[in-house]
Amino acid sequence: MTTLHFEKALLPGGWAENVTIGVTDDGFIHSLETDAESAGISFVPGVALPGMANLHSHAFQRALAGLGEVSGTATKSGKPDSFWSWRTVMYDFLAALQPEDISAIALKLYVDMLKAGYTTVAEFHYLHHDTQGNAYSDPAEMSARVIAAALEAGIGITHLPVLYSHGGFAGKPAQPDQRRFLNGLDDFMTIVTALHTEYGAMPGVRIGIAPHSLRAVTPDLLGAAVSALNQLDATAPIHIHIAEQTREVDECLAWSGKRPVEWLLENQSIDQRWCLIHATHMSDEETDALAASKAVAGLCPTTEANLGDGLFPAHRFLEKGGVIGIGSDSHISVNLKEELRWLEYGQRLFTRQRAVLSGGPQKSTARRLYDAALIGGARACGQPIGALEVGKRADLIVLDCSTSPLYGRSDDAILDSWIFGCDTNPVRDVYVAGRHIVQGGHHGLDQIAEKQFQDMLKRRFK
Ligand code: NGQ
Ligand code: ZN
Repeated sequence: MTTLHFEKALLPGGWAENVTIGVTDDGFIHSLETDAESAGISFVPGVALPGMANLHSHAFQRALAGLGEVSGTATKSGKPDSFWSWRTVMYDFLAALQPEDISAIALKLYVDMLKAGYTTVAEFHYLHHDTQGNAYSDPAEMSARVIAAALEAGIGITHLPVLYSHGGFAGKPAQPDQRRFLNGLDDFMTIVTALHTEYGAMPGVRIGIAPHSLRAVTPDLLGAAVSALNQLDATAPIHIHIAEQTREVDECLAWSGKRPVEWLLENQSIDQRWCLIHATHMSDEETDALAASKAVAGLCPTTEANLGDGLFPAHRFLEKGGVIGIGSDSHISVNLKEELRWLEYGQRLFTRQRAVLSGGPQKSTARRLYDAALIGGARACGQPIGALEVGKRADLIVLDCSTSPLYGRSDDAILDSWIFGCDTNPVRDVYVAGRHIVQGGHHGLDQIAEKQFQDMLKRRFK
């Protein structure tokens, strides 16, 4: 057992001073004492917070960050740049990616996530097949690469193999540039079952599934995939992209007479094992019903801004008791401060008010959002994380408060000053399952991960 002593920590009941945390050899919090003596215990200066889950990642897209910002790169038709033209740029890039490229990108990304304060990632993984669209000799090859990168970096992972069978509503055939994603139910379940067998009992790993979107699966296929998953693990997480773009809403209405979130709520038992990614475009009725379902709304504010998605109705959703978490999705930014900041700033720009998501008078905005994203992130990942309490995994981050703008701040003002007032990264130490993975802002694999990432860039952007 290891024992750590912190000057200050954020516990489920609020801020506490002189906190001693006992961690079992397998990485779980076993004892927790406040106002404790630090004598003889390894003392960690700074403020400890629960590590954050990043509930939505497409790892390979990190290599593209900043390369979708030139007008007309994909459209060349005079049409405005859009989510759909960005998607073409993204598809062009992934067409040539090899397994070793995925390893290099994921390792670098996960090292960077840890340094940003993310201690678990939910990887929504759809790049299954080789460049021709044929299964690798191990059909789970690409998933195994991603999970291996997470284990090497030391981040917890909820791996979500993606079911992708169609190119649009009503079973529209997929396009040639989607060939690397495609599986029928049997081939998909071969991947899921193999991963479940290999990693199902591994500490820090959970296997769920992700039907890509209502565009990519038919109702029958969706139902069959959920039933098949239940045979393996009836509580495993299920994630799905939904209602990110108004075009999807229009196409769903044309197909079914229902809006996407409305359709999903009526046709599946949506509960806390589900995570609806984006859920940007909802009517008030959908917003209230999704909040009541206890499913997580997986918000990715920097990607949603970057792709021109629209604004999630965050104020209403939270007031109705909805559960949210954050993800960095396309990884245009790998910075949890930016996700929480832009979640609030979107609302401010829209309502022309301030502290919109604070939850009431005299409440701190950053504290509300940090707490909310911890709960939703843990739920979406289906792992024992998200709080510094006995029985949870010892995943925590330590903020350096020895310099401005965090210096001298107390309690919630520390979080507000980090999320809204900090231009540098104050995350100094990161522990995952009690292992001290980021020390003084450095990860042991920083150099190796950067070198492998640069080699990948040389291969792919000659
Ligand atoms: C994805 N990304 O699967 O990577 C999607 C774009 C789609 C985001 N939705 C493709 N942000 O939705 O068809
Ligand atoms: Zn996504």
